Amino acid sequence: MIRTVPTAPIDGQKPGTSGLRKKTRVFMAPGYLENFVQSIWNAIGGVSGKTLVLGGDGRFFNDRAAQVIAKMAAASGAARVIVGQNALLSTPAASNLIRLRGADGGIILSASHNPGGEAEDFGVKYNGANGGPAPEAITERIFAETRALQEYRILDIADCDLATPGEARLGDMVVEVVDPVADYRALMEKLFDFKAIRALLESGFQLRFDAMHAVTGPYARAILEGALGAAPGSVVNAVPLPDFGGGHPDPNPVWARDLMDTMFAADAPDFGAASDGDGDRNMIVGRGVYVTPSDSLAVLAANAHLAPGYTRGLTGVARSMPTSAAVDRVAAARGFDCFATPTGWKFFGNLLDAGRATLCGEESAGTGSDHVREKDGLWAVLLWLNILAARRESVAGIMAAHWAEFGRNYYSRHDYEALDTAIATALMEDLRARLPDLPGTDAAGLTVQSAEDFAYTDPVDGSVARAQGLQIGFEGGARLVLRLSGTGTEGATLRVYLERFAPGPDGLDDDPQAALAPVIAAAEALAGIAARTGRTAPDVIT
Ligand code: G16
Repeated sequence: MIRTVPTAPIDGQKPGTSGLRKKTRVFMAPGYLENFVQSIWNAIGGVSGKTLVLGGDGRFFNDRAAQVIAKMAAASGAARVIVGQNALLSTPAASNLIRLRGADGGIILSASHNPGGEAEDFGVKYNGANGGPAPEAITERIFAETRALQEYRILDIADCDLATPGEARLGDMVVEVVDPVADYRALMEKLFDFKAIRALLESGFQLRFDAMHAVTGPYARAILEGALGAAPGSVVNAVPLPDFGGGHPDPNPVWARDLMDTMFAADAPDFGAASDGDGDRNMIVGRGVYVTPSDSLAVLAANAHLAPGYTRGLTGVARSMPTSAAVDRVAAARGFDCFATPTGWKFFGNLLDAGRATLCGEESAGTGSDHVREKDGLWAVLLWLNILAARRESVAGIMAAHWAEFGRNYYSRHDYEALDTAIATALMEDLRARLPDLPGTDAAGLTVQSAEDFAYTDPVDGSVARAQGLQIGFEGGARLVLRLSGTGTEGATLRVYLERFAPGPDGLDDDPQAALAPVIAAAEALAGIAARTGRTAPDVIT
């Protein structure tokens, strides 16, 4: 029986960089999830007769939310919902399923790298028929619907069995429960030379993959240990837990400390990698060398042709504006286009759909290609392994050769988390107001060359996104970007992105923090971070 429930708009249901992210308890409050989901249905012209994909990263409330969403899809007339077994799907696997099955869209339950648990974070994201995150025009429509909503519809019925693969009915709607890994593994087998990677692993090459108790565990076990023959135990923390074992499932040197320690030990494996809560981010570490996400994107762009899925070369690459320009140098040298987009994977969608970019990446540990419309953690790991199998060099060797050929973009991001929102907003507003006067002035010894509030005109559909970060260029090629995160759930997070270029082997300190010291000082001089926020050091340095 369909129940129509009267409701009223709930404040603050504005999707951020990647869907709506809130504290789990906020999502668990009566009507909160229901209001948002009904607003999605309303914003996309209803779901009557449609096929949707549904799954999430397994965090606390994932299972309950999946039941609610399935019942709401049925109540609004959806024809079919394809669900990952136990409501699990990594974000890239969900994107793949939408495309593979010709679904009209999908709902992904995840707050990505944010911690999970009843007292932590939860999130809901809508992806369209191309498998990618809804573009801004749709997220704005969803937000408008949340502000006008008067009722939602849900089926009054017992929960459906999401643990058993196969088809069942929920009212008139078909619920199809699928193995979350199978189709994704088949796609990876098409893109990469599994034979060559298997031969590499058989030659004694050792790897360690840290799934961080999150959704990639089953995928990594099936592919790395199963299909490719990595030694049992190569995948660690492989069982997804509702609270990710109490950690931040965020693959960076801070939150993946164990992996870093392993990779910098005397008996380190040859290759280390980690993935995040929902499996779309990645971290790459060689023996004794951490590869920044920006450098990883550049190396993948320079070597992708070594993998079967990319032998025809790349049509273009795209990076988010704050990501370092390392990939730009590869694009210039190899003669393909390079685009700089605002932060948010959704901005890559049109470029990928139009065939103008083959590879995309972000400083926030996301890399992907036109094989799906999300960033893809395990894909990046497999492309690295394919390159290592083809080149038979160490990660450190590949990095050294890359920097010698293209030069090195020293890069780091400093995060100041859970700041008072008013203070963080004022810091940004004041600097924004001063941008026109900055060129030609001195900032702790560096001369400002350009200063802009980044705006992006999509080359495919002409849509414009404004106020996407303050970008300041210095004479000599250094660059500073400041923006506020759109994925936090507590106060404001200020992100300070720092970059400095050195052509070829150089006299700079190998430690990026030392090499970037002048840019760090310039950031402080321009924005007054310590004085305004009372923070003398960032909470996270990546
Ligand atoms: C999301 C977006 C990314 C973005 C990242 C950080 O990733 O998809 O494009 O780079 O958030 O965004 P912000 O700097 O606004 O916090 P994920 O992995 O969290 O979905």
